[in-house]
Amino acid sequence: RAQQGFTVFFTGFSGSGKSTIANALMVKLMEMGGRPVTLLDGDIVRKNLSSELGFSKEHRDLNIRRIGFVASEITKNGGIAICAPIAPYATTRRAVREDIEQCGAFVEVHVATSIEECERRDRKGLYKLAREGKIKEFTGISDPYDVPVNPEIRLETENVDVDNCAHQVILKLEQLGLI
Ligand code: GGZ
Repeated sequence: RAQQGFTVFFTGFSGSGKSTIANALMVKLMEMGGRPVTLLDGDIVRKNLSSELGFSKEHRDLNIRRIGFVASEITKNGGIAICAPIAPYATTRRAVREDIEQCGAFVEVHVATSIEECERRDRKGLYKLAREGKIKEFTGISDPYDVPVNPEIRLETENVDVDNCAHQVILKLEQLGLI
């Protein structure tokens, strides 16, 4: 029997490491072969699927619902979808989970890098701009983030490298019988 499709849904602050870990996971899954893997990264989705949207609650929700819709279509067809948006609202993450669980598995991964650490790294200089008020509604600084209560995986990234984080996701997928 063909294996069921699934979605790995990363959530966490800007600069938490979501994209980097998601990419490493994609490479590992592709190396296993056999099944198509689609990465729906936050900034790539924003450049293409959601280019007209801003960062109000309504727009973030719409962005996440679009990502969820694409992921559910992939999951329905037996594929693997990896999503990596901030997805700050628990109710919206829950709604996406419920959609996807109709047709496959949903694995939520909280990339739990603290806001202090993300701001300290400030890889793109966005936290500085947010502090200066030059970017409004910035998640963790001037906009909310609901910490996931029961994610399938919580990744502590501060003393763990990217490869190890991606490996933890692989182990969980094996445990769940998804790969
Ligand atoms: C949060 C923002 C904002 C505001 C621009 N708040 O590090 P990045 O740059 O590449 O990731 C962030 C990205 C967040 O987009 P998402 O689609 O993941 O967000 S959501 O799930 O809430 O829809 C950041 C950049 O966009 N960015 N302004 N105000 N992040």
